[in-house]
Amino acid sequence: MDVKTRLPELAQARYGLELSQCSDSQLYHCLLQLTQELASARPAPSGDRKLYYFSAEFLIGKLLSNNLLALGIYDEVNAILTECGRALSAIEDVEPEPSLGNGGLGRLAACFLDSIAALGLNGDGVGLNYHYGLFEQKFQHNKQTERPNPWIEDESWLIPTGVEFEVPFGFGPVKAKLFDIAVPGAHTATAGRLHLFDVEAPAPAPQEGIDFNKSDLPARLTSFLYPDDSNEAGRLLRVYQQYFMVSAGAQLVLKELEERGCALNTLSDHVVIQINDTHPSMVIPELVRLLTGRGLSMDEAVEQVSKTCAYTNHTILAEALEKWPLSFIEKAAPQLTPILRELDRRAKAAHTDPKVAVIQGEEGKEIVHMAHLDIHYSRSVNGVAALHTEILKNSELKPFYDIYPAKFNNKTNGVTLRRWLEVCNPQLASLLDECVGRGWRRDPDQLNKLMEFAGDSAVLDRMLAIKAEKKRELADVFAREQGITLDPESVFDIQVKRLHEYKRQQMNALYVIHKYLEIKGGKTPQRPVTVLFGAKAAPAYVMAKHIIHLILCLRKLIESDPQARPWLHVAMVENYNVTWAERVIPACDISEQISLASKEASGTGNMKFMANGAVTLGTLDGANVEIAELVGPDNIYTFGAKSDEVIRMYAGEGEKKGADGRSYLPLDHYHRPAVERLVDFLVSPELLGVGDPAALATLWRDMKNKDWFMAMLDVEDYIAARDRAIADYGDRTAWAKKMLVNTAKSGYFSSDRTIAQYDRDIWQLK
Ligand code: 26W
Repeated sequence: MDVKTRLPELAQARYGLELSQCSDSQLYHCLLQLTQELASARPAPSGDRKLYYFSAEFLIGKLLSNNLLALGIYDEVNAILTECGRALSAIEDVEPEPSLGNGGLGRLAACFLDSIAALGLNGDGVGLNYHYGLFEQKFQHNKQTERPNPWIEDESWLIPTGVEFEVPFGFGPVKAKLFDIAVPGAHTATAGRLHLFDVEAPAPAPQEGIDFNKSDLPARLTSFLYPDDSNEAGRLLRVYQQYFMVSAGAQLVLKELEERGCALNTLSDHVVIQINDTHPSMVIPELVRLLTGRGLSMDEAVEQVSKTCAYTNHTILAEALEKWPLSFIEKAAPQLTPILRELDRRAKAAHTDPKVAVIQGEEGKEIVHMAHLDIHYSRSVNGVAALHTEILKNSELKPFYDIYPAKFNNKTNGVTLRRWLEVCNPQLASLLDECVGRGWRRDPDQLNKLMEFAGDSAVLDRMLAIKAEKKRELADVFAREQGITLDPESVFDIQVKRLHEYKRQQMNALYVIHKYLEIKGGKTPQRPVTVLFGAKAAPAYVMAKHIIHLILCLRKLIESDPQARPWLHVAMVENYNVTWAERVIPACDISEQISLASKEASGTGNMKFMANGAVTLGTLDGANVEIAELVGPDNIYTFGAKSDEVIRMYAGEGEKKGADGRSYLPLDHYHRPAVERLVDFLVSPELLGVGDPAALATLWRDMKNKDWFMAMLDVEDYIAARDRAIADYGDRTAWAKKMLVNTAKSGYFSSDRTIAQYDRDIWQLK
């Protein structure tokens, strides 16, 4: 198909207009149709084995630019639009962003689909079609409020397939309808698919906020991602959602297996199911149920399923390791109970250690450990960064590692440089083309060749000029869309990620307080700094919401202070999402990756920032460790306690022990004068004057007395490291060199590399 003729043809056929007469919305819809035509004409990759990537989240972001790039028509379309005096970026503004994920885990799944397609691997995603996504965030009175994000329009990327399955819930059968999103592969002529299941009659958006009747089933099954699970009805709904996804998904797997003419007892020869965290874990008993129902013996079914499934762990946070009351599963899908009991019986017969049981607790109060189920009945268990996998093996999952050492492996995360460099930073991408040739687009390791330019002042100046341009672009959208003025001449110091206490946005806020107090005390900073945040808090996570409130109050206080305003700016992106990430990340000077060591499994934002020439300020946690190894100590700022020290403190090792079992005593840290001033500022008259006193006081008490993620432990070291980074920023040539090294070393963090490793070690698709 020739784009030059087809695009005007579509404009004529749809609207009776020339391209140049079309509105942005009309152009968007022409391009949507064109892209869909090209993508759906592509065949699936060949291969006898097929991967199904099961995930409750696929944070795919807007698709137009990415799909144009993958189809190889990005430049051509851009040229046609420029000829008509139009810009692709304006047209893409029309596209609604699907919010089918929380953060890293969902975005990783999206990067993986992109790389699976680009490598021409035979693999599809399986998930749910949430109509109102996660939620849309609004700030009101310096607090987060939530509302639905209805992203599905009459014309969208969703392709109805006509495929339907019946999911047998305890209350009766529900029809699951399959919609597909095509995933064209860059550098190939094939396309994969994202399979999203939906109910037949989805419920409309709630009238106000995101509250709704959790027992309105099946209509509410696909309303929201992770509905508020602070109460029992919400938690039960999640079990219903998960079973809906995996039962329909398992039926799809078996249908395609049969269509390929393969016998059920050869499932594991032809299929791999990657279980993305524990949310899809019920696929294990569901497949056993379906296979035994179709004639396999229990032994055969268990063997096939165990050889088909592989499990990825994304967290060591206890509260995120799913454990469901057996009674929930009994209610949602009673037919799974006998299978789960049998799987538990087999595990207990083989391994007497009660810590590795699938079902724990006394009768009537039994709990199913989803991760335990995954580990016993999968052929691979992987962590998502080197440090994380070591922690899984040596502490969190040690009893399992002792049983199954060969199952454990590491797959350090990666990100697709197509979205996170080529599309979001075309200026930097073309500088890279000039320096190292275009080969890095297929083989990201070639970015290493950029190291040869570390002493080339012309290249370093170009890096700085591009960064300055991206900062101006960001300031422009901020002004346009959020009515906030940013000073592009200031240092852009950025922390964007889910809001969670372990990620320690509150420690970043303590730094802001430190700077503010310094300025008020007459000490002028080295240069103006903009501290930019972007984060959504889970709707029921009270402390996370209080931290957002603190940040917004600090902004208000500082903006209205003429003494502080020239030097310090605090801003928070409203409704941070993939679209914002694509604007914010290329504009960053200092990338904040400050989680409490051992708690961030990997991080993937850190990789995107690095590729775009930001310098990391971080703890030795997750993939920061690997970033630090690659760039060397001159090109990263690390600080804070190491993961083994932190793990020992949680285990209560050391001289003193607190009531909560840790050998970290918050008050000891609080009473250091430099720390106490900062923490007490939360309840200072200045801040109480702009904020909600109850929220600020709750946060203050929590930080002072609990500080579960030890912000007060690292804060002084953090302040010192951050001030050092901001001082170093002044030597522009030295800083540009750091930027260059970061970009040059980022090829390792391409998800193409990660996926090639999954394929080599786990999937063996080719
Ligand atoms: C309660 C269920 C639950 C718990 C946690 C649902 C969802 C989550 C998170 C949103 C999971 C998540 O995003 N984990 C992140 O996964 C990334 C990809 O591997 C890692 O880079 C991050 O470190 C990890 O936090």
